[in-house]
Amino acid sequence: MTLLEVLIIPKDDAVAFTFFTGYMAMLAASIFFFFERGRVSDKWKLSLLVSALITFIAAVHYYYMRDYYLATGENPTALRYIDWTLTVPLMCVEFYLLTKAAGAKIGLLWKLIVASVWMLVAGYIGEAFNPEGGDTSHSVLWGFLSTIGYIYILYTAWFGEVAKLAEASNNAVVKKGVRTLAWFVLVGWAIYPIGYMCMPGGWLNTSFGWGSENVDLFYNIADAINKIGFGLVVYSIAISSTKEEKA
Ligand SMILES: *C/C=C(C)/C=C/C=C(C)/C=C/C1=C(C)CCCC1(C)C
Repeated sequence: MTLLEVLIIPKDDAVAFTFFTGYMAMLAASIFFFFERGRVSDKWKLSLLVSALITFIAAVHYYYMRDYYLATGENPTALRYIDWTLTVPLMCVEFYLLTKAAGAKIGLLWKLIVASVWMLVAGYIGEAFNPEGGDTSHSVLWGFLSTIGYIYILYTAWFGEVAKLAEASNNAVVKKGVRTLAWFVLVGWAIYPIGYMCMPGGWLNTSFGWGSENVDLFYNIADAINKIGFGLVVYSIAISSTKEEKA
């Protein structure tokens, strides 16, 4: 494989397109969040730094994933899960930082991190060790185990500790912001299992004939929505609160 071959993007390859746009969007978002830190009051600076780190870590992984994909035509499963194992816990940190003023304890952060690592390790086993030849029991079992972690986070964001703390914060901006992030977890994060089911032997793969390249297509779209969108919600909470504090 020469370097030149690696750089050719086939004109009908939507997955390659999303890898390249995803990379650039993540990088641009990181620069944006990092510089905008200067515009928010001190107590919001850490939240914005975390937003910038999430998109920056993703940008570095996309840099490698797009080349991997172009060179091999395969899903960069390992890089994908390494990225998520770093960025999803950081998204849990965002929830923690938002509810900290209302009394969130560090235990809440650990519970969310354990649930997300559970979700991702199970997903990785389901995906990376999916046997060839259409035996679906492996990916179904690990997909199910992974979903338990997902549901725990979903529950915590909508009805559990995070939701209760946001409610108790008496801060309309934080309440609305946490609710918006909970919507991201419900709708944006639900795109990932759809991608997972496009794996060879997966339900969407066998029932609708959706090829395994769609795994990456869904993951790339979901990453852009969730990582950049999540960051923008945190950013808008920070900007609104800074304005209120000054008034
Ligand atoms: C920035 C990356 C994010 C927000 C990744 C989120 C990933 C998920 C919510 C993955 C969930 C999965 C299931 C619920 C079941 C099937 C396996 C997974 C890992 C795709």
